Amino acid sequence: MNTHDLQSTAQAMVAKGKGILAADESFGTIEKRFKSINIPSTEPNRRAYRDLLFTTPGIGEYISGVIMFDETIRQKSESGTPFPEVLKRQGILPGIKVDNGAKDLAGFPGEKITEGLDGLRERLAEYRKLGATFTKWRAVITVGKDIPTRFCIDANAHALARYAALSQAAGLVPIVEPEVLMDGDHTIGRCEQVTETTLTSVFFHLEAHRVVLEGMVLKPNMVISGSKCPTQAGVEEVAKATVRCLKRTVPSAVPGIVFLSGGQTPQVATDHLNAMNALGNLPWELSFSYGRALQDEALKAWKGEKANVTAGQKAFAHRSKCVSAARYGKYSAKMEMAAA
Ligand code: 5MM
Repeated sequence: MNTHDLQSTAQAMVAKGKGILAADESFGTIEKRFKSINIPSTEPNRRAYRDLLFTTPGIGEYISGVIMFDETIRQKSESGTPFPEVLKRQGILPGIKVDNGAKDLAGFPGEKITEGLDGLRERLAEYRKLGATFTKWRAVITVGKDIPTRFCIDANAHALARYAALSQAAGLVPIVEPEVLMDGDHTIGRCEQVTETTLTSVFFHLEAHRVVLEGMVLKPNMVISGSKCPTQAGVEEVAKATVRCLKRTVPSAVPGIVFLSGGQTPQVATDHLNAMNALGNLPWELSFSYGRALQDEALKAWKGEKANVTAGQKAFAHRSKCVSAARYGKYSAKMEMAAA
């Protein structure tokens, strides 16, 4: 493991004004996304859609890295260039999701455990050969009556740490993603409490596994109200609660934190990041690694038709520019109007 290389890759992933595109939807998830625009999830459609995103002109100004799915890292652009190479030419780091998904945690109804550690060492070596420079593993924590249990949190944190250590040993920067879901009617206070417990456990296990904190990136949820909570916290409250929670749990040795959007609309996810960066005095870079919040508008503009590729790329570039401005606390409603 070359710690220096890991560190410089991690820093490049959270470079000023840039963030990460999560385009690692597995087969089930991309099918759901395509259903929303009434197109089937076929290999040519998935390839065409990722091609649209990755070849968006000038997108490297706002996007530092892209997380791909196993199928995607092996696919080629319309021009015949492999996707990892297409990204490199845009100045973007190619990344890969390496978990095998969240499955039911036996004995713990309603809770999940992420699988994929068996054979991971070998898969990491292959992904590196295919051009990956970083990896991602997502753990899912569900909030509900009597859950999450301590056991579920610790089991997922342990798996995240095992993955992160293996990834660094393979020379790949791990994105560690413990997601406390926003599904449910819980309050923002409950989300903060669960997120704090989860992150404390994650960093305990990362350190126990000797993961180099300077050579990793954290991808957490924001601290927000459950999507069905009757009282929804405002932007300022979300920003303050999220930063407070992160300052209590994330060592400053970690170079950057890249949020998932978790079902927030593109504008709300942009607003929240903006408000956090506007607070200032942060020990890490606060950035984004959105899936839906970066892609939703592009997907709707594209509709699966070749004639709409430019419109899709325009929508993706617009959202990326807005979220990039939110990295400096400089996003405003005016930017949305300019696009309209
Ligand atoms: C893009 O979605 C990712 C993969 O999900 P599945 O393995 O379930 O198909 C997901 O891990 C994503 O990277 C994060 O949740 C961030 O995406 P959102 O949409 O929450 O910003």
